[in-house]
Amino acid sequence: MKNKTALITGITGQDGSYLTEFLLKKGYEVHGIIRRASTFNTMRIDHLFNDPEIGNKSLFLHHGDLTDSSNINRLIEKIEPDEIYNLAAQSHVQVSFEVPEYTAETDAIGTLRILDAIRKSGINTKYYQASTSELFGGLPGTAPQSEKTPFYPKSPYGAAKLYAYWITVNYRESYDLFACNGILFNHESPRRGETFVTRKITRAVASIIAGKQEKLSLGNLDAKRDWGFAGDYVEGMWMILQQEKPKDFVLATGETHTVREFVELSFKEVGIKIQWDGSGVDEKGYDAETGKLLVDVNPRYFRPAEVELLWGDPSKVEHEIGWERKVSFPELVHMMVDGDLKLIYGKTIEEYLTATI
Ligand code: NDP
Ligand code: GDR
Repeated sequence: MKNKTALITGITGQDGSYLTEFLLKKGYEVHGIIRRASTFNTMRIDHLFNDPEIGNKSLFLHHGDLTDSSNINRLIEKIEPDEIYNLAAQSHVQVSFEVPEYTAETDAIGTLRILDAIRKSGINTKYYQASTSELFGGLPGTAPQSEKTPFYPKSPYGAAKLYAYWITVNYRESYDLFACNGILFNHESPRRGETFVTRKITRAVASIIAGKQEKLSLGNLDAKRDWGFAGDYVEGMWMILQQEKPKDFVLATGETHTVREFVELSFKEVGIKIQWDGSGVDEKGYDAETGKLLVDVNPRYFRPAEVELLWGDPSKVEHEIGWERKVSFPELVHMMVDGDLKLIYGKTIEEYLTATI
């Protein structure tokens, strides 16, 4: 029997790299769309592409862009994938306020371009849309958020993803496509982009230990997020497409934590207790033992509109599909601090703590 074929947009991103590993292990032939960039942008998948058993045997990369329908049409017709995972996006919420039109072009109209290419090609494929908890906007009184919670996006990113969500539902209902939305709450990993808050924190902890950074400057310390591990979530994406009928599912851990808690736990991993003092923009975090300033608040990281509370309810996916997260919140923090300490300081947490005793 022929191996299944998957086409992944956003293959160079955090989720794209984990999904590629997951699908290759399942025996898929994987095709990914990459953007031409002036510097290398395939770091997260180089270990796969450069593996002689994988690169150009079961993993193929094609240049393309979601803002250009010609390449999307051509690739879908040529590859005839069994499954398409649309993970490509301008995915940074704060940046979307600065480039709202480009965000809409990629995240909203880019989704339409793929769905319409599938419709026109007439091929029988399953489509996964990377929808997001940002659709909910964290309105007071709506948590925990589930598939039934009303949407109220609070950024150009959220608004673009709202269009993408509904056009996916619309093409499913209008043209009988097997098209599904995974409404995923925040998921992180050592491969997370460096400007998302979790990775910014864990990199800063490692850089401070290595003497390469003085302190960590953040925005809203009280925002709450439902943070899981990306590796768990890509399995959920695949499981959604293996169902008999196309449906939309929330993937979340069912727990929520503040940015402040993430900071505290990250420093705790390297033996530092944070002592908070002051409030609002004047709040500061000190090393409780030495009194050294380690964290402050910089209003440049505040957003024109903020999503204060995201807390997901994964009951539907747990009951109907049997997906649940495996990595806990403390395990996630440990994994990320460990990853950055190795990267920046050359030691694991254990090696570092042993050396400092
Ligand atoms: P990343 O930002 O790590 O990756 C985004 C990917 O999209 C990169 O491969 C990037 O390419 C590619 N891309 C960006 N713009 C374009 C474009 N115009 N044409 C083609 N490719 C493009 O995101 P994640 O892996 O974290 O997220 C994957 C998807 O899931 C995104 O759609 C995101 O919005 C969504 N999502 C993510 C969540 C999370 O917590 N991680 C939660 C819910 C939804 P390049 O490397 O060249 O920049
Ligand atoms: P988010 O992730 O906006 O939830 O979008 P991000 O990590 O950027 O922000 C989470 C929360 O932390 C607060 N925050 C800061 N954020 C950043 N980036 N930098 C800071 O210095 C900082 N200080 C505080 C933010 O205000 C926010 O409340 C992510 C992306 O992956 C989206 O693509 C995805 O759809 C959603 O998660 C679910």
